Amino acid sequence: MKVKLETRLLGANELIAHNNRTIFSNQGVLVINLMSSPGSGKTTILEKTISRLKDQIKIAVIEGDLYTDQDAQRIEQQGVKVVQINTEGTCHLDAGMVSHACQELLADNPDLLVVENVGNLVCPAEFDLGEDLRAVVISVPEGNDKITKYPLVFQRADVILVNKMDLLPFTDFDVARVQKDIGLINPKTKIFFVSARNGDGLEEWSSWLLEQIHAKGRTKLM
Ligand SMILES: Nc1nc2c(ncn2[C@@H]2O[C@H](COP(=O)(O)OP(=O)(O)O)[C@@H](O)[C@H]2O)c(=O)[nH]1
Ligand SMILES: [Mg+2]
Repeated sequence: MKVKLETRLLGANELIAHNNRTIFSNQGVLVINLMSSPGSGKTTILEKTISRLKDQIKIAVIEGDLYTDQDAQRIEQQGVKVVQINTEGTCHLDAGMVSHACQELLADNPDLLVVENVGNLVCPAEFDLGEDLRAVVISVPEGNDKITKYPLVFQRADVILVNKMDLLPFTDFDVARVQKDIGLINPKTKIFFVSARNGDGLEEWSSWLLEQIHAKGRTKLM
């Protein structure tokens, strides 16, 4: 019975995600689903990315969190529009939550909508939100084994950011092993090695993001 219920839930989610994707596509907004464990640096990467790109493109953000609006407050300080979703304990966002949250943001006609998912490497991987791209952050202090232990989220990633590279000298994190593990399960994914703390790699990441927005057909970039 449990399996049937989960199948129904995912089926209903797929329908709404399909509808979201059509709306995003008609509007020409690039939508990114940003996922990671808690604390890998999603919000910090987003803050730094917004600060680099906000003069060139219009950015909007949906923040997913269990209970608080702390991340939304951080993003608001960057001067972009943000809507907070509190899942009240649910470990992932779903397409229906994003459908509600995006309405007032889309009215502003953004070029890029970033959805910061609930910090979790398992549940968010299963729920399509209607996004164009899935971005997954893994950070150096989390260790070498996350790719093989949580393969689904990395298998489905369009881009993987390895963050906190500034901490590399203080850990046994093995860059070659992580590259090899990603290559085995998702050879086509794009990988960026970054430090949101000192800015390393963010120029390359931001340029790639702009290319994706152009590819989506945005020509009115500011
Ligand atoms: N050393 C270091 N710390 C970072 C980096 N990026 C984020 N942090 C810190 O990691 C903690 C969690 O970051 P946050 O962006 O809130 O992670 P989130 O939970 O994935 O959104 C904060 O204390 C950040 O200052 C980085 O590149 N290097
Ligand atoms: Mg966060």
